[in-house]
Formats: sequence, structure tokens, C-alpha cells
Amino acid sequence: MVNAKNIGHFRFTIIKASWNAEVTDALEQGCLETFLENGIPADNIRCITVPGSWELISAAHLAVHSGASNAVVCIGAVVRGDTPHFDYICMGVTQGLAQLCSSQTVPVIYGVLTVNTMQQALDRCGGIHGNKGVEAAYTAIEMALLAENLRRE
Ligand code: RBF
Repeated sequence: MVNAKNIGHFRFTIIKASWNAEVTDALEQGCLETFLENGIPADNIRCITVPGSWELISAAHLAVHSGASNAVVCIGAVVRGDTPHFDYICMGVTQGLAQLCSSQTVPVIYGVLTVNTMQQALDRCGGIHGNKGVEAAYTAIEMALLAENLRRE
């Protein structure tokens, strides 16, 4: 649990890619439950689905510029295949989200698994390595608090 004052006024957007849905559904669930457990009302959490991780970039851009969120969490799972697509998608998504982070003031949280095997993804969405969606939610809360505190100074 977050040891912080009232954070019930925060609004969050979770954007989930549908590719490898077995993984991303579990990440989204972990993220959503963590927000709820920490006192964020369900009405303050917007869940959006996009086709693949590549589309996280434009959806995050739209979400940030809608001005309705204290932080935006991007959730995806890119699993290495037989072609160089993995490298291009990982690089594109990472650079696209990094560029979005540095060009505006709403925190954008990177909840994208980039793994060599499906087992590695399953281990990180509720398996032996925890659920990275839960970690993404805590990161979003921490960054939303930071942004709010800095704005008040
Ligand atoms: N999207 C993912 O989120 N994870 C993947 O592992 C993934 N692998 C892909 C592999 C190939 C060969 C292609 C063409 C697309 C893949 N995508 C994946 C989808 C991609 O993020 C995007 O939705 C599409 O390329 C349409 O812009």
C-alpha cells in the first residue's frame, strides 16, 4: 500500500495492447487492482485497449493530450520471434514513449515486457517474478504524487 495522504482524487489511464493478451490481460488486472486497493475510485481509472504495442505510442499521446490523467500506464508484451520485428517494435515503442515523456509533463509509465520467450512473460505477469502491472501502478502513483508536489512548490 502507498503510505501517502489522500490520493483518491488522482485519475489514471491504463492502455493495454491486445497482442499476447494472456499476458497483457494479467498485467492490466494487476495494475487496475493495485489502483483500487490504494483508494483510487473506479470512475477515476480509464482503461483503453489498442491492437499492439506499437499503437501504445499514439494512444498514450492522445491520452496525455486529453489532459484527463495524472499518469498514463502503457502495458504490452513483445515476445521475440523468428524475424527482426522484435527489435524494431521494442526500439520503436521504447523510443516513442521516451520521447513522449520528455516532451510534456504527464508521467507515462513503461509497462511493456520485452522478452525472449512466452515463459519469461508469464513469469512476470503473476508468476515467479511477480506482476509488473502491479509495479507499474505503484510507479504511476509515485510519479503522480511527485508531479503534484512539484507543481505546488
Ligand atoms: N505487438 C505486440 O504487442 N507484441 C508482439 O510480440 C508483437 N509481435 C509482432 C510481430 C510481427 C511480425 C508483427 C507484424 C507485429 C507484431 N506486433 C506485436 C504488433 C505491432 O505492435 C502492431 O500492432 C502492428 O505492427 C500494427 O501496427
